Amino acid sequence: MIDSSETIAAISTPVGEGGIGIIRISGPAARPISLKVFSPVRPLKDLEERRLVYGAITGPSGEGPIDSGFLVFMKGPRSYTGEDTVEIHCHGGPLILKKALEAVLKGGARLAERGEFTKRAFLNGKLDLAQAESVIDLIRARTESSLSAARGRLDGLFSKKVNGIKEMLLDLVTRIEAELDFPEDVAGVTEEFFTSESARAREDLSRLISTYDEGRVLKEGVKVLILGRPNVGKSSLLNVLLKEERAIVTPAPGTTRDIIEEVLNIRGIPVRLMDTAGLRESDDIAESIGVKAARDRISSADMILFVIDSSLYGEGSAESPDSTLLKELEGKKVIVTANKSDLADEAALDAVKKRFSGQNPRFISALHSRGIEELKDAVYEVAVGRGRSVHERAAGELVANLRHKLSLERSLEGLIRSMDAFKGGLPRELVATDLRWAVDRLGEITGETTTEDILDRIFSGFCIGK
Ligand SMILES: Nc1nc2c(ncn2[C@@H]2O[C@H](COP(=O)(O)OP(=O)(O)OP(=O)(O)O)[C@@H](O)[C@H]2O)c(=O)[nH]1
Ligand SMILES: [Mg+2]
Repeated sequence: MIDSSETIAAISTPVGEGGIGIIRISGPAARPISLKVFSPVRPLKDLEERRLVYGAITGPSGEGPIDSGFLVFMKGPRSYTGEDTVEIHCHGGPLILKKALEAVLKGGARLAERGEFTKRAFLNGKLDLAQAESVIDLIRARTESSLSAARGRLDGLFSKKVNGIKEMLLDLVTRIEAELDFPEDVAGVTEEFFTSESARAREDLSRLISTYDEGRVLKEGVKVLILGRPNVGKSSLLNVLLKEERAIVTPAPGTTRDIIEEVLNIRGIPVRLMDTAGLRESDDIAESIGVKAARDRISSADMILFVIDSSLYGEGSAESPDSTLLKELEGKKVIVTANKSDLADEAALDAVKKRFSGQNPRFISALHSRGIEELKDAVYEVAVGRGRSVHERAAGELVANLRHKLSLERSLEGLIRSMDAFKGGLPRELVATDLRWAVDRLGEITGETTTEDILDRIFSGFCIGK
């Protein structure tokens, strides 16, 4: 458990050079410690809350000065952590910040652990656990949609959803328990009531669990691997998607060897796009290493843009190695991307449609930038599921975290067990026990019933100063 009698401090701005850098101090001694290392230019009677004070940052016994800057005091509980907090704003030089932090530590603070400010905010009831976890999602968001989803979670939209279901189950279980405790005084839970309430909760839980794919994709993005034979236009596709000449393109097969990785935003989803060496047997050492690297990425890719040269198809064209390669990708999400459609005649296009009739091929021309918007739509659709679209408002209600999904699933299991027990005419105690269990699993999400080691694991994924 966190010892909240300790005062913690850390540099809260990113490492490196910046216009300003901020040191955050939180805990009961935040104020006295900060005043040991900070001398206001104009003497103060007392530190006013939330007012910037200009002064010199010094060593803990007035040595220095290290820098000049501002200090701001936020009195608990009206602060991020809920404790007395001070921020010292100085110039954003790594050495300045290091020395200022050292002065604060010498003055009596201890270095904060990863995520400890946010952990304290959680322990002091400023945020529930799901909200606290979304702080990191907010910081890491790279697209508008990921950002608004994280923002919604931080504002409590997701927690509200979970709590809504929890209230429903809790109401049911307290009624059953009351009936067990005071059989004479309390009206029993009728079969009709139990059946309708539990079915409603089950429906809500299942629906929430089913939003995980969308939520995860928005939060973490998708890894998309561009694969195909040499010279089919993989690098050209990467370039046209990125709208820049990122990869070298030549008319000769075997141009790309290294994996070229770039992040782009497709319809709000962060996409990590990887161009690879064309798949073929080669005597060239560098090329065959590239081919192996490409194959090694298949298992970890979320989706594959399998590029073919549609101009090579047509009446009487031999069985193409494309089909063999496609077999290697069985079980993966694949979009057959029929490139060079500008060179393909009617017969060739028909042949491609026929050969890949099960895969719904998308026709593009990377050279003339044709079919690219439709291909992006396809990527989006394959990533989040057909017919779904993430609405900005609702994005904060999606399940985005595997931990949350597992807890929801376990809660659903408990609920179903209790429904079976009820239906099977088992003692109401058993029905209640399973329901309680289901409620507690939901409590894990928001942090009411979360164990210390889970908390540690969650917050250790944060950075220091958060
Ligand atoms: N006509 C036409 N040519 C294209 C198209 N896409 C790519 N090309 C040409 O095809 C050749 C190969 O393109 P790349 O993008 O280097 O192909 P690649 O699949 O990356 O090739 P490797 O890296 O060697 O495997 C280049 O001359 C491109 O200009 C297209 O849509 N239409
Ligand atoms: Mg290439």
